Amino acid sequence: MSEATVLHDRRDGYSVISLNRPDRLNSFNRQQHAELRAALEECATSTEIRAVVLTGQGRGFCAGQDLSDVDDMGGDRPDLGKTLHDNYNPLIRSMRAMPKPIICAVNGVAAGAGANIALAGDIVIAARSARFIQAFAKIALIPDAGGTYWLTHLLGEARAKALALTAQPLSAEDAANWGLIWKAVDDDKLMAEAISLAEGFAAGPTHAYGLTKQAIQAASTNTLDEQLELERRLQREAGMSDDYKEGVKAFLEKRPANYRKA
Ligand code: T3D
Repeated sequence: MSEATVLHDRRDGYSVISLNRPDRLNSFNRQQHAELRAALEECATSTEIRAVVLTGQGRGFCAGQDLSDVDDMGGDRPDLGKTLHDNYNPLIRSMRAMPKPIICAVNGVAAGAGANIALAGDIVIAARSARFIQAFAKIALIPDAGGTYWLTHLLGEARAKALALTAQPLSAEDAANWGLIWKAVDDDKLMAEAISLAEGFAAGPTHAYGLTKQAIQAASTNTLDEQLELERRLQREAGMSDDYKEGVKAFLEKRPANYRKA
């Protein structure tokens, strides 16, 4: 049996998922897609798992599609629309739909679809030595896995076009200063930061986190009126939850809230 291309470490209240093809900078082949899909599906449905950390083994986070695997890609003129339809698009959709926070801990270079998978996380923290590269133009492709969406929504057209057309690396520091990711941290602090966040989320109001994700993700395409209506609907749902009751009770009793597993 071939080695696992995704490691799924189930911990107390959260999971750490690591892409595990370090000699190929964790670039994706079919097996890695299937294993990541299975791990994320488990995280989405398990009540024990209340947050997810996604990272890479070795010196890279992910270098996108494995360009050496011609069979996997479907020959020298592959139907990349099909690859996106079958693999990358469902992956990005599943990350966005995950009803709990995903923290991407970008430990090293994130290139091509690898950069854009990182940007699909809810909270993106990068090691200071990491780089984000929209490598696609170098091989005559366009940014995919949500790249044109993240870049344009988070940075605006000027920076989006420059990064996509030049394929120049963006340092973790610049990515944070530009608002593409949450923050850059010293390399040796990366996992401790990510784990500390995950532990906090594992004790937090999971259902409210899911609703918050939903509302913020809708905001970039909604009008203000639509967004106000969505907030009304989701807040109504949050307000009727046991977690809200517990949160207010705990506040008034001056003790930590004991939120239930969603
Ligand atoms: O199905 C479809 O194709 C559609 C979907 C497309 C989505 C995409 O992601 S397209 C974009 C694919 N990715 C790239 O174009 C990035 C290619 N990689 C690089 O440009 C560089 O490796 C990096 C800038 C990411 C890192 O550079 P560096 O100098 O730090 O490392 P390196 O020496 O280039 O790479 C280390 C090893 O990983 C090397 O193997 P070796 O020589 O030690 O045996 C290299 O070939 C391998 N590697 C890196 N990226 C890939 C890869 N092997 C296969 N596929 C890769 N994408």
